[in-house]
Amino acid sequence: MSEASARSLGKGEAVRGGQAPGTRDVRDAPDLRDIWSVTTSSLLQEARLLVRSRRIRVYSMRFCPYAQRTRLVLKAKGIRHEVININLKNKPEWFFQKNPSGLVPVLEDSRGRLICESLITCEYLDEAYPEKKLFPDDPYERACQRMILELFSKVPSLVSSFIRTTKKEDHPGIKEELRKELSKLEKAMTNRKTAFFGGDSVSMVDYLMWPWFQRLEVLELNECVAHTPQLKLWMAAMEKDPIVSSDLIDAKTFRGFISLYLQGSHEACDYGL
Ligand SMILES: N[C@@H](CCC(=O)N[C@@H](CS)C(=O)NCC(=O)O)C(=O)O
Repeated sequence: MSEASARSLGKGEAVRGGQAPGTRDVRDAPDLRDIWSVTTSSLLQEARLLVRSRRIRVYSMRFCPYAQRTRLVLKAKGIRHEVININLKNKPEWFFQKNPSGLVPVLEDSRGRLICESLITCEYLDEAYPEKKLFPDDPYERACQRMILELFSKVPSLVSSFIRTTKKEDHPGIKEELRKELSKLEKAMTNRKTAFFGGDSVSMVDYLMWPWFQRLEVLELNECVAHTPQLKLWMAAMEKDPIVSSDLIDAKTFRGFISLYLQGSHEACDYGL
């Protein structure tokens, strides 16, 4: 589905070739001067087909939970795409033209248009590729998913603080706050009485929250779900989802990345390759 050249691009490096093998680019279109027998309308049709066949691209980083959201949604919806990893500790200058804030993920759609912010990229993908919707069509159900995302909203920054804080004595306080936030989700799950947050099958809200839950064990934060049995059941169900299980994180590699990332090493994003 995706063509991921895993090594990240850093300062002074450009995307090579662009298109993944097997797809055609508008630049490969036949030279008009050589074709005297084709009509304008068939050329236009060809151009349209070629434009549509361009692969959507995601600028990502292997260990970024926000970029993982976008990658999960691309995979779950079966959208052909290519992944370009960015070295976040040594960003190529051109990346700031893709996103002035310098953050991944960034989507470049088949018309070369740019979309930033993980939640917005996922919403865009769901609307632009409506064949397999991940957000429910029903407005109330969609509102419920957004309310759950609100309950989840402090979790990413708490996990990030836990990773970044060098003072071990601050860890219990962060864990306590995390437990408090997770118990809100436990309550929501208990009230819903379904296997997943949006119903009996995985939907958008589950994919949007999953990357942080996936990291709990590796970060030795699993104790924060010790008293949330419904969340634990949800996590076990998520692990069985074929899209989720195809995107696992190797604990040793992840810890190696974190250690280099915190040191500001240019090698962090390519750790383990
Ligand atoms: N709100 C953004 C957050 C994205 C984000 O924080 N990405 C991090 C990597 S996990 C990043 O690009 N960091 C680069 C930097 O801080 O320079 C989103 O949802 O997409």
